[in-house]
Amino acid sequence: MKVALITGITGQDGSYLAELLLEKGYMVHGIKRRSSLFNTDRIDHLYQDPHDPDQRLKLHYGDLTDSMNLTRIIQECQPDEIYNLGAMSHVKVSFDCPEYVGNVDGLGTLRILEAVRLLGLTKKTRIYQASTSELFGGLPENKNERGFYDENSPLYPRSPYGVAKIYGFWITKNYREAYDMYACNGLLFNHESPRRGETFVTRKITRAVAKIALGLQDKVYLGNLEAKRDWGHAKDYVRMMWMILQADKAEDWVIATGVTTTVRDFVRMAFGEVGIEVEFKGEGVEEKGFIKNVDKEKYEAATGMSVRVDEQGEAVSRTELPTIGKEVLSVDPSYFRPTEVDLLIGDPTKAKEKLGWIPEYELKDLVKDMMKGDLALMKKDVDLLKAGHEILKQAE
Ligand code: NDP
Ligand code: GDR
Repeated sequence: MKVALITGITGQDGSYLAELLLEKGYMVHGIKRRSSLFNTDRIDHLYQDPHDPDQRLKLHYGDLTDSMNLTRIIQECQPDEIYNLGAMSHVKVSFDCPEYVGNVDGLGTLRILEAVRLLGLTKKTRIYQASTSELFGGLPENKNERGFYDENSPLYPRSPYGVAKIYGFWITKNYREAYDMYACNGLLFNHESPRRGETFVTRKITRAVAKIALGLQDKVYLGNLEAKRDWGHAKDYVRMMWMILQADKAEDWVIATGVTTTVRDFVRMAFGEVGIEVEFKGEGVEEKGFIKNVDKEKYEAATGMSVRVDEQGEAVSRTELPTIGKEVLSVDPSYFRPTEVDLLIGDPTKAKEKLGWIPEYELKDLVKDMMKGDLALMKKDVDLLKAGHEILKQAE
């Protein structure tokens, strides 16, 4: 049985990757951080009793800042494959804690590579490093002749996160060359899912749109609506992580859809899923979004808020449609970044041609999947409210 170790198993990608590897028959070890509350929501459905002799998912307490802990875990697991997905992964937050990000996202990668080397596992263990399109920095002059970023594009990170990840990228490449290790960087462009962290822009939007449609929230505040991203589905991207480690030769790979979309258009698409057409007015920090039209049939189907009348002829559920002209979005400059990556678009040709990667999701399918997830989640809040419970607000 093949053995895999996943750092960041409790995150979006870690959870999908663990599912995939378990399906493929792997023994999966994961590193989780000690937290004062349970932090395993995304993998609780995979939980296996440690007393079960056939247990194939085992979690270890650990942290990428602790080399002794990492070395011990790797020694215990003797993994065939390590997927280093653990990171402080929020670009905006990295401006608030740059030193910590350098330690976890940069040096954390070195700790994994060095542990494998010191334990004499260089010929056994293959390593996947979660690198990122943030390394390209979105500079227009660095695109290839076809207008995309690819494996040969120059790197120019624009955040403490990007700078820490560029260390991870180069140290992975260096260990591959210096010690002949099978270590690869996956330069993955943005990928999202219903399990995406709530403060990344796509999830923030789909959560807010679901709440607005269900009458739980009035509006959403966002930052730069002009930013363009190449958004794929996390399920397609974790499949690629696995494929990268099965290739004959250790290399670095760009994974992307090749399509780029503005944050504003993502907002339009998300509202579209509940039958609401949004109109944007104003510019820059003055820009706002208003309800222009509502498709009654689509709205009622999505929210389940159709008119129901009881035997006395009284409506028993919400009947009114969202008000045309109502403000549902404002720009809040506090979400702007000190340095922004304006546009990302990746060229996945190498991965498609050499590894036969075929993504299953287009952006419209991704938005649908995320809206479906958040509508289901928020409907539970509606039920809680109806039962007299309070719904607390969380910072985004
Ligand atoms: P998430 O933020 O959802 O997950 C990050 C994971 O890392 C969590 O399990 C988190 O644990 C763990 N982690 C954070 N700090 C530490 C630490 N000090 N020690 C050990 N583990 C830690 O990220 P994603 O799943 O979206 O991304 C996975 C990886 O891919 C990350 O490295 C990210 O930077 C990179 N990436 C992501 C892209 C994307 O679009 N999603 C694109 C390109 C790269 P906890 O749950 O306790 O917080
Ligand atoms: P990103 O993702 O920085 O690309 O990093 P994020 O979703 O945070 O931002 C994408 C773009 O949206 C703009 N934006 C906002 N972003 C957030 N978070 N909140 C807002 O309110 C908001 N309004 C506009 C941002 O300015 C940005 O331009 C993600 C992470 O998963 C990284 O770990 C990964 O490496 C890269 O993708 C590829």
